[in-house]
Amino acid sequence: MDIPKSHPRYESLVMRERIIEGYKKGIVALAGLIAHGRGEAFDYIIGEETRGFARKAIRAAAALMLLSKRPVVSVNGNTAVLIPEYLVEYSNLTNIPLEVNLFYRTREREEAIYRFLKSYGAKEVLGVYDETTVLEGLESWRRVVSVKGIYSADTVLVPLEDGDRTEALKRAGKRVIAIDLNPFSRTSIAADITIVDNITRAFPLLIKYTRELREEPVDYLRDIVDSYNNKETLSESIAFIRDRLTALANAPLDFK
Ligand code: PTJ
Repeated sequence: MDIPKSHPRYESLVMRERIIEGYKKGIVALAGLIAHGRGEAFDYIIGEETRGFARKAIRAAAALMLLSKRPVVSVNGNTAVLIPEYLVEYSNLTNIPLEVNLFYRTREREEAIYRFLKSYGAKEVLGVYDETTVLEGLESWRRVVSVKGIYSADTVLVPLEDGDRTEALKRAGKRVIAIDLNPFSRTSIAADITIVDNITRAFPLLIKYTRELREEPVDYLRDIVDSYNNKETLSESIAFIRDRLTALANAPLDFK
């Protein structure tokens, strides 16, 4: 579908189109369309902008990924089609592998996502053709993980996630960074760093902060991670929603 650039909701419509096309190509799960809609609703509520609480979390995430010995980025269907160019740019910049890890797992979808990421120039995509094993304490298909990737990782970045795995990853002693527009989700609560923002805005910013921070000494990065408090950041995001809704309720016609 051709979306005119002048359309007031251009960005949002382009993203919808990516999800729909991704579904038709066998990359996005049917439930991924529903998940996207939930994300859109939360994005509407925060005003479709990256807020201060998200910037703080993205900077801490950039620092933690740089400090980690074996970090990995987990990729599902929605993430693959929404931000393939940024996933690949980040992975190639940092040499951090991408790992395909699906909730609605089928061999066809895994291979389609692998090919899709490769077509964008990804160097290392795990979880499809390399050795896999099982992550204990998880019932869903997400328990099947790459030996080289999530299984032996110390930090896992999980953009757009369902709740169970974050808790299982935590039990396995890993640090988890989540990107989730819903600050009330189990993922958001269980993660060490929760970025309450749209992955389409958060990832470019993660790349920008990574470029800046990788020039800095290790102690500087440690300070950023040690002084970060996820509970506080989540509280800030919820307070922001409360205050924004109160302001809108008092002056609905000023809505922008
Ligand atoms: O590709 P698969 O098989 O691994 O399946 C992926 C989905 C997303 C279908 C699966 O993980 C799922 O069902 O997830 P949930 O439980 O619907 O959770 C998705 C979360 O992501 C929700 O809290 C949404 O608010 C949030 N979300 C959706 N779109 C975005 C988002 N967060 C950030 N950026 C988005 N663009």
